[in-house]
Amino acid sequence: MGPTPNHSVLRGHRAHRTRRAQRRFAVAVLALLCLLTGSLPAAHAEPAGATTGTTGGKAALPDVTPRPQHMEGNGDTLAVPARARVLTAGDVDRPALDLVVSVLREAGAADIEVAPLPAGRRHAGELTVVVGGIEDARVTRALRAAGGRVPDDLPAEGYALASRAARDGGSVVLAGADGDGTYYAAQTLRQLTSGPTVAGVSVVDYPLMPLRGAIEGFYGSPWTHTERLDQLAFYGELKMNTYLYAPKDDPYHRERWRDPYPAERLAELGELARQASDHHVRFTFALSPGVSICYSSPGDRAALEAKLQAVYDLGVRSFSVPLDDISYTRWNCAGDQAAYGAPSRQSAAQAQVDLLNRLQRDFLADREGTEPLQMVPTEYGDVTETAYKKTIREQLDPGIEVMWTGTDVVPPSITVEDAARAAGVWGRKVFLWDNYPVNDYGQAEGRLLLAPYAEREPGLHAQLSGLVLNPMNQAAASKVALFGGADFAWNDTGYDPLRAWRAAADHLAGGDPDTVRALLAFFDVEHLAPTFGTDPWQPAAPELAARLDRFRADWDGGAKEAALRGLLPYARLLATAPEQIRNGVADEGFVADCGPWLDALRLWGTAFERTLDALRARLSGDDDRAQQLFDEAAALAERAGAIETIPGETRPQGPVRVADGVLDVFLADARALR
Ligand code: LOG
Repeated sequence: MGPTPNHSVLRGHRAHRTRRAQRRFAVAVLALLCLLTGSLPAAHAEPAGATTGTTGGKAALPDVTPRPQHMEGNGDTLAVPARARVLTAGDVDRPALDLVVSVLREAGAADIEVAPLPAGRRHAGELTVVVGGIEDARVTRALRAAGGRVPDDLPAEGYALASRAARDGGSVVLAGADGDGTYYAAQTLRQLTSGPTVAGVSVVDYPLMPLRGAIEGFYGSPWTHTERLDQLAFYGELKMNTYLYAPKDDPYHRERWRDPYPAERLAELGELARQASDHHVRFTFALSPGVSICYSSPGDRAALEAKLQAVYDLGVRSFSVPLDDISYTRWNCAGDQAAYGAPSRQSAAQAQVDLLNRLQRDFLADREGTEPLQMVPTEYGDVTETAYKKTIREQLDPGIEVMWTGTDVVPPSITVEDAARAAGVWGRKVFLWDNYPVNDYGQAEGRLLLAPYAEREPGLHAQLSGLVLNPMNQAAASKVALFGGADFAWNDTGYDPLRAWRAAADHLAGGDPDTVRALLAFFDVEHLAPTFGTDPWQPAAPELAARLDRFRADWDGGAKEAALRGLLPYARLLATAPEQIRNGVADEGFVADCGPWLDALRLWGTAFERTLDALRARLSGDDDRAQQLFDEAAALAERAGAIETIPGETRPQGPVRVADGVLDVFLADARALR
């Protein structure tokens, strides 16, 4: 795969902020009305479905993503009063505390006092929020008093939370197993809050996988600095705790790995590391020397360490050396031939093991606070036993993390058994590098991959050391899949792909139902997920395809008018979804990423409407009008088909695809329907 030039997109500025503020206000007013009349706001009205636990009081449980391990109702919804006291027990995690305060402020608490426990005199009608570690007896007492459950043993990053309404003000208690857990409790509180209310719940929650997140590991235009900052904040919201910096086309990461980063790039990396830690994300810096390294050269080893040292000095403590997509049947220097013999799988593994073990032993082990080294083996996408894997299994320092992409580069599914076999051949639990929703390969040309994160078997947490998704060049559009990945990595045994998919739409839409509907229709026409072979692992436009099948059955059964009536609203939805999304989604990056696809969908959707109008004209005997409408539809479809991906932004570049193989086929066939 050849490199494509870097290119940053110009983001359009819209009146989103105002619209968002207006919507927030409307939601708040609605929620308050609902509270007064005893009913529930729309966002909370749907049954919690797959959510664990029972509903308490009158309130259905809100949707929290990732889905908590245990959540149950704890009486009525709390109304957030104007005055709140946030009481801290011990040294409370700063980002967690800041988030709690901002959530309360957003919910309408104008007067917020932050004070350490023990508390002074309580004012009538105020809300009390206790934040601290679960090991603190004052916190567990408060938790019990608020109707919460105190778990016997709370895993790392876990938390317990209780929120309870009371006649004279209410109380919320956030108890973390550690700083991460406290931060995650605050993230859950954010999602329990809707307008001026907080759902009354009791939660005990913790992740099933220790590492959860994303690897910027694709070919083509790397993410911009702004996109990365935005992603890191998003990961924190979704309780993802890891980001690997490994963009193939950052020359300093791979092609020119020996060259030091220019000062301004280094400053950006430092800023990313800070942003990551502010959001409880581990920033892992990856360096890929495999394209040109001379394993036996002390000079090259020193260059590698110097490059890592510069990033260590920025505060980064986690490192990876990916050795994917390199040749291991030839050496890069004569010295390696002398040191390791003729090129072979075995000798390549030997050279890699020497390099990595030395790096772990002589570089990382000596430095304060470092995480174990991570690596990507050259054979990353299978579980077949080879001399390469045997050497790594037997000789690579057992503390070094090994990444694996499944039973293929882009696997159609990943089972627990696959992962168990991978653990067997690599001699340790593997760290899953999941190549979804990445779209940098030929089969993904012109595609946005917006299907749900799916076909990963519940129970994988027991066989993996972690899970990161490799996203698209389009950072913000990748959030759809990342939502699911975050949910799965936290709680794979309770994972429901469609629930996470809808939650992603809800998040992007800020809860606005029309925008959610438009987004889900858009996701559906960008649903196809290819593999490296000819068969996609997720089908094209399943919702649209099902509706077209129903139409055909009705039409063929003679109910032609009814068939048209049934389908027309969906055609209209597709035609208008782009405008709805542009107006209703506050995430400007998402709208910019999706631009060409939204343009194309508007045309395809209008062509769809014209086609149905043409069929109606034909039914009423007006063949001339039908012909004219069919021609209009064809012209629109042709224009849609000519829209290309944003030059330089994505790789490979090409005409954008919208429900291809489904909608285009229907429009062509419709001309023959009588
Ligand atoms: C690359 C990756 C690329 C992906 C999909 C790994 C470990 N490496 O085939 O950078 O984004 O496939 O094209 C890869 O997956 N190699």
